[in-house]
Amino acid sequence: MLDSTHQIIGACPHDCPDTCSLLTTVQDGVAIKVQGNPAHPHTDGVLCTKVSRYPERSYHPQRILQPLKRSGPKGAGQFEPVSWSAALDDIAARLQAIAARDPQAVLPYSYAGTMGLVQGESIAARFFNRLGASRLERTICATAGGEGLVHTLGAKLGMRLEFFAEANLILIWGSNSITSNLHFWRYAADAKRRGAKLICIDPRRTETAEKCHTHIALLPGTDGALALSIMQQLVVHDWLDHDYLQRYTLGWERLRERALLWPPERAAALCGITPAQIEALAHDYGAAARNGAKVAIRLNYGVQRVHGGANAVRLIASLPALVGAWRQRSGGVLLSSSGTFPVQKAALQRPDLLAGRAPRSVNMATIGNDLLRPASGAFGPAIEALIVYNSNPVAIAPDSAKVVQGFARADLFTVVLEHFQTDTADYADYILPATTQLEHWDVHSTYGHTDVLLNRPAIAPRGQAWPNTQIFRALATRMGFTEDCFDDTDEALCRQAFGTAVNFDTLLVQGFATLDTPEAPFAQGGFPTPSGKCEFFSQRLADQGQDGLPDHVPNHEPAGSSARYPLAMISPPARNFLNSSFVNVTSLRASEGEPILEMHPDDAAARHLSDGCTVRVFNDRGSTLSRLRLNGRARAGVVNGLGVWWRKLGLDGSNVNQLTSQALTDLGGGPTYYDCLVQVQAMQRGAP
Ligand SMILES: Nc1nc2c(c(=O)[nH]1)N[C@H]1C(S)=C(S)[C@@H](COP(=O)(O)OP(=O)(O)OC[C@H]3O[C@@H](n4cnc5c(=O)[nH]c(N)nc54)[C@H](O)[C@@H]3O)O[C@H]1N2
Ligand SMILES: Nc1nc2c(c(=O)[nH]1)N[C@H]1C(S)=C(S)[C@@H](COP(=O)(O)OP(=O)(O)OC[C@H]3O[C@@H](n4cnc5c(=O)[nH]c(N)nc54)[C@H](O)[C@@H]3O)O[C@H]1N2
Ligand SMILES: [Mo]
Repeated sequence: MLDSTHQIIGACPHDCPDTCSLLTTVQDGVAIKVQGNPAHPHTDGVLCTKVSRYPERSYHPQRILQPLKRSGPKGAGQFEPVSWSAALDDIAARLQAIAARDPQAVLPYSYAGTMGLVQGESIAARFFNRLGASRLERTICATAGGEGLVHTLGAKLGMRLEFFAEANLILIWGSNSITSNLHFWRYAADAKRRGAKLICIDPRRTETAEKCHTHIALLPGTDGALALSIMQQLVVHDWLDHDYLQRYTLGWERLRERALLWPPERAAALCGITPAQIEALAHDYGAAARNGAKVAIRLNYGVQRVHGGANAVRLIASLPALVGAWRQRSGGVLLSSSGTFPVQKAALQRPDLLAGRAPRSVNMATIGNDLLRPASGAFGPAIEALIVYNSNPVAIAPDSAKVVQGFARADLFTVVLEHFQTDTADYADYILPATTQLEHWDVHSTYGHTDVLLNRPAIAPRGQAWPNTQIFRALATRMGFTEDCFDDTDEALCRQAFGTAVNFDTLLVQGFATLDTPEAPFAQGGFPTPSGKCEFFSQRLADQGQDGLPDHVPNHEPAGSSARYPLAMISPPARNFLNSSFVNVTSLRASEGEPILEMHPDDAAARHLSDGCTVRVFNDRGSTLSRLRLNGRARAGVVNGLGVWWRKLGLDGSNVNQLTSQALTDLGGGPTYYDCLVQVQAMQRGAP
C-alpha cells in the first residue's frame, strides 16, 4: 500500500535572490510542512522564517477561493461570490468594448509576487500582446541598478555566489543580507570564520551590519561619492592593477581625472562620515588586493533606490577592475546573476502576436500619476482597464495618495488576480482566485545564483483557485483568440522556458540544474559590452546625451536641504515580510508588531519624543503613523520606516509609501523610495 505521506520538490516563488529549493511534505493531500531541500547546495536544507510558514499562508482562512464581484462602492472592499463563467464572460465583454476603441486603454500591472516564468509573463504576456494592450515597464525594483551594471560590465553577471566563501574581504554594500539574502550571508559567514574581514556600507545599523567587522553608516544616496573617493585613494596610493586597467578597461584616464576631484574630505562631508573612514575602507580594499587578497563586493539593490542609483552602481561595479579583483574567482562584484540564464523569452511571451503594432509603454513606478492622466497626444488614451496579477500596487507603489485616487476612479475597470484581499484587491471590480506555488507548475531562474529550479505542484488547487495561466487562457478563449499558443499547458511552458539549454529530465528528477558558467567570468576581460571591456566610459550613454562617465548624482531630496523636512527617510524591508507579502500571516505580523520608525536618540530628544510613542511622519505628499523605536539602528539625520505594511493593517490605514515620491532614477526609470525627506512629530491626542 502507498504511504499517504510523501515529499515533493518545488521552488520558492518569492522575489528574493536566494530562490530556494523547497521540499513539501504532503499527507493525505494536505501540505503539512515546507522545508529547505538539503540536496540543493545553495539552500542547504535551510529556509527563512517567512517561507517555512508557507503552509500557514496557503491554508490561511482568508484565502480567496472563489471569484468575487464588487457589491459596494469602489474601494470599500465589499464583494459577493460569482461563478467563474459569469466573471469571465463579463470581464471579456468589458475588455472587448474598451479594446474596440483602443486596446492601449487596457494596462496589465504585474511584478514578482511569483518569480516563476510560467505564472509570471507567459500566457499573460501572450494575452496582452495579442490584445495590443499598453506595455508595462517593469521598473519597480531593479532597473536603475540593472542599467548601471549593463553599461559597465555589459550584462547582469558577476561573481558566482558560492565563491564568496573563499574571499578575504567582503564589502556588503546596500544589502541587509541576513534579512534579504540569507543564503548569501551563509557563504559570507563561512568566509568570516576563515578569517575574512566583512564591511557593511548601509545608512542603517542592520542585523547584518552588526555582524560585520566594520559598519559605514553613510547618508542615503551618497554611495557614488564614496566610490569616487575610494578610487581617489586607490590612485593616490597606487593600489591599482595597471595591467588589468590597460588590457581590459575603457576610459580609465577620464575616470581617473574625475576620481581625483574626490579627496576623502570632500566625500566625507557629503556622505556624513569621516575622512578616516574612507581612507581605511580604501586601504582595506586596495592594499589587500595589491597583496593578492581576494576582494569581493556583494552589492544589492538598496543603493539604487535614489536619484543617482544607476550612476552609483556604475561606480561601484567599476571598482574590481581598478584593482584587478576579477582575476580570481573569489574577487569581483555581484549585484545580479539574472543575465546568466538563457530564458527563451520570445517563445514564452510571443511578441509576434503584436503583429507589427507597437503599443505605448507605461512605467509602473508612476502608476499614481498615470491613472489620473487624461487622454492626450503625448500619453495616448486614458487608462480604462487595469488587470493586476502578482503585485499589490496600492501598498507598494510610491506616492500612495495618488495611487489610491487613481484606483478609486469610478470609471476604471479593475480585475485583480490574487490569493488574498489585499489593499489593491479592495479596489477591484472582480477578484479572481489564484493558486499558490504549492498548487501549480512553474520553472525559475534567479538573480542571486546560477541554478534553474522546477516547481511541481504538491497539492491540488484549493477551492476554485486557478493558476494565472489558466485564467488568461480562459479569457483568451472568450476574447476569440484562437492561436494554438493559448493551448500550451503549464508543463509544456516549463519546457519552453529554457528550450534545450537546460536538461529538463534533470529538473524533473532533482528539481534543480546548475548552469555551466565560468568560475571567474572576467579574469581575462571578455566583458559583454560593445567594446568587450569593462566600460568606465560608455559611448552608448554618451550617444543618448548622458554623461558617458559615471558621477555622483545628488538625491532629488538631499539630506539637510530642507528646513521643513530635515530628516531623510529610507524604508527597507522588514525581516518577516517580503515586500507586502506575508503581512497578513498572523504569526509573522506578530513578530514585526507594528509599523516601526527607527530614529537616532539625538533626533528624538530634539523633538521630545520617547521610545514607543506613536509618531506622525509627514511631508507634502502625505502622512502616516508609526511606532517610534530608539533601538540604535538609525543614524543621526536618517529615519528608517520598515516596509511594506498592508495599509489596512497599519496604524491609520496607510503605510510609508504615503511619503515616497514618483520621481525617477537617473537611468532605467526606477522609483526613488530611499530619496525622501520627512518631518516627525508626536501624534497629538485627539488628532485624526
Ligand atoms: N525578508 C525580506 N527579504 C527580501 C525582501 C523583503 O522585502 N523582505 N525583498 C526582496 C527584494 S524585492 C529584493 S529587490 C531583494 C533586495 O532587496 P533590497 O531592497 O536590496 O533589500 P536589502 O538587502 O534589505 O537592502 C536594502 C539595504 O539598503 C540600505 N540602504 C538604503 N538606502 C541606501 C543607500 O542610499 N546606500 C546604501 N549603501 N544602502 C542603503 C537599507 O538600509 C537596507 O539595509 O531582497 C529580497 N528579499
Ligand atoms: N517604501 C518601499 N516600497 C517598496 C520597496 C521598498 O523597499 N520600500 N520595495 C520595492 C520592491 S524592491 C519591490 S520588488 C516591490 C514589490 O512589489 P510587488 O511585486 O507588488 O510585491 P508584493 O508586495 O510582495 O505583492 C505581490 C502580490 O502577488 C501575489 N501573488 C503571489 N503569487 C501569486 C500568483 O501566483 N498569482 C497571483 N495572481 N498573485 C500572486 C501575492 O499574494 C502578493 O499580494 O515593492 C517595492 N516597494
Ligand atoms: Mo525588489
